[in-house]
Amino acid sequence: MFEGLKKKFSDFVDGLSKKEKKESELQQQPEAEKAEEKREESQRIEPEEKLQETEEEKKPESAPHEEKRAEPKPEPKPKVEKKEKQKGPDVTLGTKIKGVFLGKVRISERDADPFLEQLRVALLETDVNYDVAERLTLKLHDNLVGKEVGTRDIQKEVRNEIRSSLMQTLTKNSGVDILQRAKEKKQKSEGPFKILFLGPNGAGKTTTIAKIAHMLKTSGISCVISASDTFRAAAIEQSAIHAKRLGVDVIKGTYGADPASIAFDAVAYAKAHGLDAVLIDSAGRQETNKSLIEELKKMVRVNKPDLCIFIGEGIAGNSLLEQVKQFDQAAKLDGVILTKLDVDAKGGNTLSILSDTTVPVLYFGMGEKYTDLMPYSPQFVVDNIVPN
Ligand SMILES: Nc1nc2c(ncn2[C@@H]2O[C@H](COP(=O)(O)OP(=O)(O)OP(=O)(O)O)[C@@H](O)[C@H]2O)c(=O)[nH]1
Ligand SMILES: [Mg+2]
Repeated sequence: MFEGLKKKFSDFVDGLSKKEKKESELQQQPEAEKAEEKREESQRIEPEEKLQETEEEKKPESAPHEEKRAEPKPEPKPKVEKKEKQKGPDVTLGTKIKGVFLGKVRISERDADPFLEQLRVALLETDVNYDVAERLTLKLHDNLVGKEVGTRDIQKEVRNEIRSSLMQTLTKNSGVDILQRAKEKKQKSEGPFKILFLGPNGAGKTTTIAKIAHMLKTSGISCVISASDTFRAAAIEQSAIHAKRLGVDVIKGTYGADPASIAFDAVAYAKAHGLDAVLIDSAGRQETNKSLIEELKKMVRVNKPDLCIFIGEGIAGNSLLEQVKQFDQAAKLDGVILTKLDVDAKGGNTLSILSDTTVPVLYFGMGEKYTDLMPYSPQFVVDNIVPN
């Protein structure tokens, strides 16, 4: 889960830390060179003339045949070359820096910017919307640049900074507790708790309704499913099969019938039978289809649901944010349930929704079983993306 984001953030932290390591090694390099110089110098105790003298001393005095050879004199050693290198301005500067920040690293703009740029690209690649990626990296820039951290703690510090920035985004929109709200309404005997589920085609609306029905039933909240997708072939039967398996009631109409009226009947049925909740299905629709969006508005007008919940695919990529915005405009959303996070969801669009809308994320769909519904937890998301 969130593997895409997790990998990108971990690459980012590792990259920054490796760079700091490399730079601190570079700062240490002049010292090492100095030591090497000293070592070489100590081996050069004898002046060159003396060395040559010694060579000559070694030569036997009577060796005319050798003299005749007239060997060329060895070139003088280029002694000064290394000393010049040692005196370069970089060495002095490096040593100074090392002295000042011994054991500490101040994250500079020069350090952070290339990595933040990489991070921005990484966020885009993991389905985070452009503006959101921009905001997140700017925030990290402000929090990281100028920060002084121990060289040993750099990974931890950067990690913590990213974690806290993510946490701020992930906790921005506070959500409703479906079960709690249903229980409250039941206690007040205010009639059935009505939830309308809406969203694009195939996102997992009907399956999620079944999961919610299971959750409510096991918590003592009785419910009826309104099979209000009268458009897609076999949609009514699909709701009926889930209802039968779960042991809950279902209200069906005929294909082509007005979905708002089926939901109306389901609410009347719940009232008549003292049921606590009505879960209203709807046909999948694209946010760009005006007439279907109008139909949705009618469902809301007629049935006045307590909650309108958008069901979206975690794997839908960047388009998910726009879908949430459009559906929110049509039917003021109370929450989002993201499905199929067990498949290959990169996870970035969760950040986008929370950052760019006021709609909270309520649950994650984690599979096809009725129990595969996980309450949204910002801590869980952060731990998955940037492990401690
Ligand atoms: N892996 C996985 N599959 C899911 C999840 N939720 C739903 N599905 C599957 O996604 C497919 C579509 O699910 P539906 O519940 O029919 O989706 P829908 O939004 O009602 O579809 P339409 O009514 O056609 O718009 C089914 O095969 C489900 O089993 C989930 O969290 N994980
Ligand atoms: Mg459906």
